[in-house]
Amino acid sequence: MTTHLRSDYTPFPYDIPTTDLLFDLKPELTTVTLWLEFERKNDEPVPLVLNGEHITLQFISLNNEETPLDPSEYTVTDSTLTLHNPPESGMLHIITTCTPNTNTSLSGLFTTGVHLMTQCEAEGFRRMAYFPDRPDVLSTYTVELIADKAAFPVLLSNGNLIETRDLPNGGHMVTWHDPFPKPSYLFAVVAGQLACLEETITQDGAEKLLQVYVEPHDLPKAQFAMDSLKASIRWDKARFGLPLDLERFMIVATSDFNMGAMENKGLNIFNTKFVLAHPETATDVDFEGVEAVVGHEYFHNWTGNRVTCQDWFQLSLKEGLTVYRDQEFSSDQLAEGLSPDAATSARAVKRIDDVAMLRTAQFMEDAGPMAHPIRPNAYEEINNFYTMTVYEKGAEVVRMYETLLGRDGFRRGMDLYFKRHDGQAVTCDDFRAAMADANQADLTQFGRWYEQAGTPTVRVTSEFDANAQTYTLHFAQSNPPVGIELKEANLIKAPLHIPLRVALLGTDIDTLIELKQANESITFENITAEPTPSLNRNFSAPVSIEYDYSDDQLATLAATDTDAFNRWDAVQQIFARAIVADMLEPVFSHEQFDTFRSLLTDESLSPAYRAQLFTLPSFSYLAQLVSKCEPLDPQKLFAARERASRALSKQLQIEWQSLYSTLEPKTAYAYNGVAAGERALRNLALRHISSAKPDTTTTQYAAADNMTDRIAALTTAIHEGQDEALLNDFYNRFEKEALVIDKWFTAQAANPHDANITATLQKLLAHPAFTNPNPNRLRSLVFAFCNANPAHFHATDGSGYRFWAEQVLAIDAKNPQVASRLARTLEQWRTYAEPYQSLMREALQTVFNAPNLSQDVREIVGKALG
Ligand code: B3K
Ligand code: ZN
Repeated sequence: MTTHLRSDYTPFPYDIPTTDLLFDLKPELTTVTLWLEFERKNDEPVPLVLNGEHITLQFISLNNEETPLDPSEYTVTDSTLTLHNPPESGMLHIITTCTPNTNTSLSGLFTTGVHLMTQCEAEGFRRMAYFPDRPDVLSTYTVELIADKAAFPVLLSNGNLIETRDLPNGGHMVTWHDPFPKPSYLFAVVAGQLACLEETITQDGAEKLLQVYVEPHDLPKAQFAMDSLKASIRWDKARFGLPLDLERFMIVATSDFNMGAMENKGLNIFNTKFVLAHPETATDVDFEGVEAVVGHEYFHNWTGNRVTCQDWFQLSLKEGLTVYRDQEFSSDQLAEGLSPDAATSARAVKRIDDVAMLRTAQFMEDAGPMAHPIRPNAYEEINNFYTMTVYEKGAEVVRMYETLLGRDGFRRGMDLYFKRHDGQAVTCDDFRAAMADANQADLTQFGRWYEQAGTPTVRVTSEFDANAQTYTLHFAQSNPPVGIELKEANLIKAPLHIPLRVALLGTDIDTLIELKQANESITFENITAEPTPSLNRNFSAPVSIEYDYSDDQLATLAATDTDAFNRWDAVQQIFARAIVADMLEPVFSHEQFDTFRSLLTDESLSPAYRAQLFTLPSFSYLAQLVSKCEPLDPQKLFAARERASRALSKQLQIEWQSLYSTLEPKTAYAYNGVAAGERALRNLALRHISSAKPDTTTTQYAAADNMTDRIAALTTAIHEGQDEALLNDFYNRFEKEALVIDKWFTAQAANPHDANITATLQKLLAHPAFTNPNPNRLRSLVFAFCNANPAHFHATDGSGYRFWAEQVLAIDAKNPQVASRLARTLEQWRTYAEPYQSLMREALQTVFNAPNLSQDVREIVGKALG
């Protein structure tokens, strides 16, 4: 196994000005003809090494000669084609074949239903043609596609459509040209029988064609994606001055996709989950996801495509920045048209969602064996580094520039970044330099955020001097080595530059403190009474704050903090404390219930926000808190969380019931933030009243005019152990809707109260809808059980872990990328108590010892055990 090191970077010795490709597309055997123009960069002769995997060389010649190259002039291995003595410049002509219909990895060219599609990032292009498959080789592509017209009436590639013509014998040929030089990872081809929703827009006086391609029967579900695309285009122009640079922009949906979507230049390919949205089949969360992912991929057109990455270690350059951009877009969309106060609250709701995810999943990653800086220094398999750290922590690092430099300063940095680097492949340091130079700011120390793994802790203590009327805050930051850093001898992790927004409740102090030292203090004057500090407001830095709040102080924050994020966080801390402090008997005091009651019924707080306030911290988040103090007993923790939830049901029953009726929808379903918030709170109320009023779920299920309410009712009902009738009804209603059937699988696989879960799993695995499961279906059942059903996954007999091992291996044989995602489930094994810990290690060992393990899974399991 090879470890790739960031420090090994060297530029590719050749330029590839143009790349011409001819695809003769057939599912069983596709022939790819490549004309590669090369120009050596330096005087010294150097071999030309191209990447290529799982392809068969049919022909190779130089400068379009008919006679093939003599085999002594080149060497082919499993992963390369090397030309030993190429001329200084020339044209390489290579013909290869590949077999899309046996490609189950969904990387490269693969069949999906009756269609053919590609996925090239990170290293899929090399599965179609020999090529310098690395992000810093930019080339201008012209692509000709030939296929049977009846089987593949739609033929798409990047850029602009140049020509379409019919061929004899029922074939046709389409030519595409992408005027923007790009790396191979942004290349795409689609051939299929797809229906298209299209609209035109005018931007800066030029007309642009927008298209969304889906299966014909899905056409009625494509409008929301189109609307999201139009909104994204408007937003990027308004917020960052960035236009759509092509004559047309296409989105194509496929049900067989390893991740969410892919930003191929002008031809985004999407998982159907992030394109299709219709009230009857998609929940509010699905709608939100479509909007965010359509935005994300569109925004990549500038942050990723026009300016791309020098090497894959710089992945966060495009991903962190683009996540930050999509978060801002979603936040603006939620705030649109609301009063200033309501807009602030809507933005807070989005911020809370994003941070809750970061603190749950990214903090966990950052404390485990896969911990890495947002710009990693080493990897075995790059696909394993499309992580929460690179994406979500990366976005927080970008957000900190905005916090430090201000909205306008950040924009100046972005403008300079594009001015300097448009059309280039650059590094995270180039981005930081643009931010610094545009603002005459010193961001040298800030660069450490790119170097250090781990979640920094800021320990805060306070001193109030009543006589001197001073209040002092002491800050101590620390970030001990984690993950791979543990192996580095003499590693010194110097202090970070941390922007911390702090207010003192009870005073008018609200300020941004820039921490730069390991220890520092700040003293506030004229403080007459001891204030309650509100720290890291709006989560201004991705750190873990430790301050010993008294119960009273938490209650003050919960009741009065004007920072909606910290107010939410205070309530979460109250819950977490009760659950973690005494796992046998979590209790809330009368005062705490009074606080809860007044928050739950406070009409000045939006329903969306109240739903977030009363969503208990997730099992995984609590698990992190517990494992800081003791080995984790998942059964004990799960039971404690359940007890806390039941206490909220019981003590606030009247309030839940009254909310449930007052929030009854008065108008037909529409997706918007306000309506979605009302549904979220009402469906939370439903869960809290369902055991007292079991009929409510069945009534809501039957009456629902939308998927949000229907699936909430179904999930609540089956978790309450109600009969199978609803499940059957749901299946029959939506049998033809793959994404809805995914929800049906999840509802059952994640059911914590199914006493016969093993039997249920077996039944679901054998279900006809589970034959040849695609990644979405695997996620709906296998991942849902392993990652979202802690009560059963952590069965004390180890059956959950054995199931995990079987599934990792079975999936790995077909699709290593998906398998290695699942493999990550057990990486926290060392934090567990016995017998869990030993049983997990055994399961990991089983996987590690299996023959023919992919490099993807081997890296994950190896690091976990290592
Ligand atoms: N850039 C792609 C992710 C590619 C993942 C490759 N394993 C989607 C995105 O982040 O927009
Ligand atoms: Zn992305």
